[in-house]
Amino acid sequence: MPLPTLPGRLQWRDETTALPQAELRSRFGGARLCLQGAQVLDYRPDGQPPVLWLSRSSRYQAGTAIRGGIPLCWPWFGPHPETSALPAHGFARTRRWRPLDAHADDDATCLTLGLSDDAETRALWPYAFELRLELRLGRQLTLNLTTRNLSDRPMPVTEALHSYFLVSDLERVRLRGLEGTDYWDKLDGLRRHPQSDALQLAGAADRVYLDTGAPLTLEDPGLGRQIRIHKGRSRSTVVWNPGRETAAAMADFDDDGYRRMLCVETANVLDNRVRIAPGDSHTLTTRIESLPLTPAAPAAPA
Ligand code: TA6
Repeated sequence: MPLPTLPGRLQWRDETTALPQAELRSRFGGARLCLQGAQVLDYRPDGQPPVLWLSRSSRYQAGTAIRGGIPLCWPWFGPHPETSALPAHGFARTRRWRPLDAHADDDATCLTLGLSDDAETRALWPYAFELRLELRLGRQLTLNLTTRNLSDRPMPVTEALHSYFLVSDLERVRLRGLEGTDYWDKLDGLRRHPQSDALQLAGAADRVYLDTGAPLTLEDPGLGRQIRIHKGRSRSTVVWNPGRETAAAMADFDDDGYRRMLCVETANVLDNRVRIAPGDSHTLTTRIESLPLTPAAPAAPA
């Protein structure tokens, strides 16, 4: 299918390069997505600052992951479990996807992209599959990532919609919805810790929260907004910020960028990995909504 266009709703830029980007519009706002990795790079409800953080130092090179937006980690999350030479976070984020469908109505503009196995993917991961990303840009931004197992044996998948959110100041934002759960801390030898209150960070964090399906709210008083993250068939949440030193050591990360971003990832990782039976499919969903931050009600007098 050639790159599909919809007048006033969907057009392409950099079409002749290795990294064509779809520009989508609906009556609620705009979004931009790169064909490499089916990676959303920008989501901007009208009249608001960007919802997603995108590094100014990102490299735009075929085969290299772009730093920011929503990379897709699939079919494994993080380092490959057995072979460290294989690419981190799998191969879906660095391959070129193909458009499958585009349509629009009064409420939304939708684009669907696909990726299938070929000799290169089978050399990295020995399964036949069909992967599909449906993007719906309406009052909210919805992403559905569907994996279909076309192999004759069960397919183990770990996955994440590795969303980088733009924040006014890392130390001033709060993430609600994980209270009462436990996290496995990658910065502390994957030890388990309880999360008793709303999450607030002062620097680096790399945490996996297992068995967390509830919606999350990222409150940002500096930008006067709250980002609601609704998760579908996602049992894990990953929270990541590289902190000052790691960010400075990453060539594609703006040096001060770590203060302006927080990754809150809709995921299935570690013990929440999914096993898809032959012929079956699994859909991971994230729905992102940006709303004004309503001030907390004043505490009642004692
Ligand atoms: O989601 C957190 C994480 O897995 C971190 O461990 C960190 O390395 C990050 O993703 C970025 O990974 P990348 O391969 O994009 O540099």
